[in-house]
Amino acid sequence: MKPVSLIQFLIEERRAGHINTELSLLIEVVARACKRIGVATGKGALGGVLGAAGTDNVQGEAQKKLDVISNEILLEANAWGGHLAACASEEMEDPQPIPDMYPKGQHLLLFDPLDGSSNIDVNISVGTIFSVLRCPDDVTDPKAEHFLQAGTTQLAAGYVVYGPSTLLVLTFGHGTHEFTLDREIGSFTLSRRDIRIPEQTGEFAINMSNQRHWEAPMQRYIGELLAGKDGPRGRDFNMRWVASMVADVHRIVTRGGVFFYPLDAKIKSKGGKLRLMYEANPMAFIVEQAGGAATTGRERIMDVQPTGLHQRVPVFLGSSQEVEHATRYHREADSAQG
Ligand code: AFP
Repeated sequence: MKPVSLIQFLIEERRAGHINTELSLLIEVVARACKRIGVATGKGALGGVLGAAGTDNVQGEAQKKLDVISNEILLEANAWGGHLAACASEEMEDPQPIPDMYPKGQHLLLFDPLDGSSNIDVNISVGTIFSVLRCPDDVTDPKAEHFLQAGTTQLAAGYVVYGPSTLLVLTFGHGTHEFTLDREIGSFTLSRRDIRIPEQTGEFAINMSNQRHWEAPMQRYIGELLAGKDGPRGRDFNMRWVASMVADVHRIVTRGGVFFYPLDAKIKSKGGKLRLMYEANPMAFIVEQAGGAATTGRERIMDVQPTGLHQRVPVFLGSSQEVEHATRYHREADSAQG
């Protein structure tokens, strides 16, 4: 079969009525920006891009040089094309308006420019996550409140993994598809169409060092997985934790599995660890479109009505039967408490 480039795929999606020309351009621009981030990431120590930037982001987290570089690449690439009304990023407190000298479009773009950035200095896969929303019709100067739309309203979501290969995984709500960057010709090429995540799995991902801080239903669920063949589940489970959400999710999108970043006593006041608008929602959309499930442990992630641009939520996602099993334990514990 002849290889299908991202551009060709976008044209087909337009013809099928799944996206309009502006959204197609948006995805092309984001993909091009991510190629540049991949090049910067790949240079490593030789590019002088490793290490701390010496600044903190809006969440009070120390920024890496590549966090700052990746954010700038995405902002610059998306400023002038006329496809966006505004951007919002993990690295910036407020949305970035489109400069007055450029035309404005109908879309809002949210991104985590470099997820897993604490892994950069040790040469482990990192990534970019993005989500696309429609700008409300009557709004010409979008503010944070205009981004606060539930995940179910996303028009597109994707992530790029900068790993042994550079991969783009994308959904417009008509399946989840994977593109591999052909480095020789510089083009993202369709490598898997309509990805399906198996409903069942024997593999889970969680940061076990937080175990003592988890809520009781999480302790129960993971305790049963760890008990293996001798426990109530009657089988052994395997564990993986990359600590780059993109890499952990990509493993699940490739061979199944389940990912948890649950609530724990240390992060309870923040609502969770991962950010709803540019981590949990886009990943939930991608995973659901591949037949998986994504909840906060209590409700479907994409049904959460956002209250803040940088809001955090617990995240359970991946193979549907395990997500449902862990979610059921939380709901049962909640109803037992009344
Ligand atoms: P950084 O971008 O600060 O490295 O955070 C990555 C992340 O948000 C997500 O990609 C990981 O799944 C999670 O944090 C890792 O968290 P732990 O530090 O608890 O392992």
